[in-house]
Amino acid sequence: MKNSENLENILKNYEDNDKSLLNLDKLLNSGTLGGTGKLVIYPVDQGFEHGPDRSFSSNPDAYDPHYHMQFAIDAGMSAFAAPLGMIESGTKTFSDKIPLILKCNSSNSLTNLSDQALTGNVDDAIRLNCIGVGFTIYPGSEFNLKLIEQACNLFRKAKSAGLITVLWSYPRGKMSKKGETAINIVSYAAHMACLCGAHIIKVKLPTSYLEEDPTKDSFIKNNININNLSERVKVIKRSCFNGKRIVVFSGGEAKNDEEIINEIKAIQEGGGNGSIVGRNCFQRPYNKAIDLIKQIINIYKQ
Ligand code: FBP
Repeated sequence: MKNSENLENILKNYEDNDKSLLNLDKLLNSGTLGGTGKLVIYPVDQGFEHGPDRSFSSNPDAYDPHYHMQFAIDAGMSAFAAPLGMIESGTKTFSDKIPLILKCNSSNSLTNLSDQALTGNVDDAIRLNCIGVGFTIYPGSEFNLKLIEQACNLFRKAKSAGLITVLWSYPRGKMSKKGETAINIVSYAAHMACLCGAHIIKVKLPTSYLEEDPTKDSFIKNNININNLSERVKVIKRSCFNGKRIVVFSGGEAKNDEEIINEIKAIQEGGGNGSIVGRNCFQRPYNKAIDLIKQIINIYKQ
């Protein structure tokens, strides 16, 4: 199949307004993976989520927002996603060079609450020349219903303004720590993200663990294959409208090249659409990170 046909097939699965789809098309045609239907997005909201020193002190250049935007361009990434202040500090220099996604809510690790504060909106995204908005929900947390409503409200406005929508769907709260990445829970969270109307769904890579939950039995009764990572990626893609939504997987904590490359191969084999990789880039020296992203891109090109 030619790349252009592949892209057409992906876009055909969305039947909402044409202006958002133009931006989705723009995203899917940017960076080194442009035209392949695959994406590698660079998120830098960890300063908010985990704190600046935990995030950047192993590579102090990464305290500078321009470092990240230039990195995303040099690495051939598809887009750059970040909260308000970071986008504001680079949009004039970079918004015509790489698609920007405004992350519109954020959490922080100084609180124990599994909640997020609203930190951006559609007007900000337009003012800052972004192609889309990003949002996080925590399915299972005591605040999940409010977060879901906020996501839907933001997405409604974003789509009227012709922006694309990306939903980080991270189970948290009610289940055990192990349960946050259990396949039955991640599958549920990914499907909810589709139902919120996200164009792009972002989840963590699921483990083979089945959390004690009413969803567990259907995996056992129906013999759903969850034995290896690529099979689990297939399960997630299937729960996202039978493969009709773009699903990307997060990179997670910094790990060695071999570990991350094996994960990327499994995502590719399972039919995932790509990755959102933050810490595994900026917690490596610049050239090593460029090298890693190039290897990742080559796998997604295959
Ligand atoms: P990483 O590649 O650094 O894991 O980034 C992905 C991401 O979703 C970030 O956008 C976010 O800050 C972080 O993970 C949240 O991680 P956690 O939920 O583990 O705190």
